[in-house]
Amino acid sequence: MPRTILAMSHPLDLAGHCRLATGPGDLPCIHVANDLAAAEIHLNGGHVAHYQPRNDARPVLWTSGRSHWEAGQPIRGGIPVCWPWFGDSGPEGAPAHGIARTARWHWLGASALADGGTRIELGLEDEAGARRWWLHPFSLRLVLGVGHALDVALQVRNRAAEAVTWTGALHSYFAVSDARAVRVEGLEGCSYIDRLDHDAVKLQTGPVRFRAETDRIYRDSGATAWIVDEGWKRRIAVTKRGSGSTVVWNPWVAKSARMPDFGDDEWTGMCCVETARAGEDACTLGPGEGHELGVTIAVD
Ligand code: TA6
Repeated sequence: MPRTILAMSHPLDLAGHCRLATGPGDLPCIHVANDLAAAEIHLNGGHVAHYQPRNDARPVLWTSGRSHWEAGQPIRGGIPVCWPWFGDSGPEGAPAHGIARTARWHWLGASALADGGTRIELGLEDEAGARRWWLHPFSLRLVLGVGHALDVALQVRNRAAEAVTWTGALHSYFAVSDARAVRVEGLEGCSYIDRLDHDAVKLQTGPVRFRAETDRIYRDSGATAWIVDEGWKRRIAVTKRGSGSTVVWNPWVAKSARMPDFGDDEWTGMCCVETARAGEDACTLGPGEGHELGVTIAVD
């Protein structure tokens, strides 16, 4: 597939839908603004840093005021693309959450959708930086739909001559009024791995509430989870596809203080509900096979 690398000097203006811009840290990003929503997508990491429907007074995604904005550094917040491993399950000494979220993705194009939304496509191939940690040829596509909802599809293609097994996540950070006042519904009855209790397997009864640092991999979780925010009187639906696990995380006080790119008091304003292939939910692709890990995020 020919790669179209958009030169920085040619702001792309797709019928007023989107343009190439310079974001924080002078990083190249794509500003999307259509009649339905606005979004900011960074080539660094293929990272959706902002999404806000026109009819919502607040952003849907949370981003830290302390985030790094440097090429090759993960952005704290938005939707990090974690691939080809989740967490610290990669090779010894490799970066957490894989190589994709710190790689420079390239622009493949944009188009206007029939409903007035905007479709954006980015790509990442196995390049020198990736081969340092991941020796299997691959190609990734990130296809975004920015409209009444935000749709994110990570399309993985195994270009290796051998089968490859990967884990990962669309590690979505959501903006909430107060993590202590929200609940996550839709995971009732699911078993989960408690990452903070020696990976003990537990059962979720009732909605998930945040009362302390929370770091769980829910297994066989259903298609949709809802973040019910009484403070802002909104409910965010997180509907996934191609994923058999959901990660729920809030760092709470101590972990927030340990992260240099996370404000000490920011933990109250966010929670993560991540669309994952994590833990036992790894994905194995034969030579030439592909898989789509996708999520649709919508404010009810
Ligand atoms: O998804 C939850 C988690 O794996 C937590 O354990 C925490 O490490 C979080 O991801 C953020 O990871 P990062 O490498 O971005 O600091």
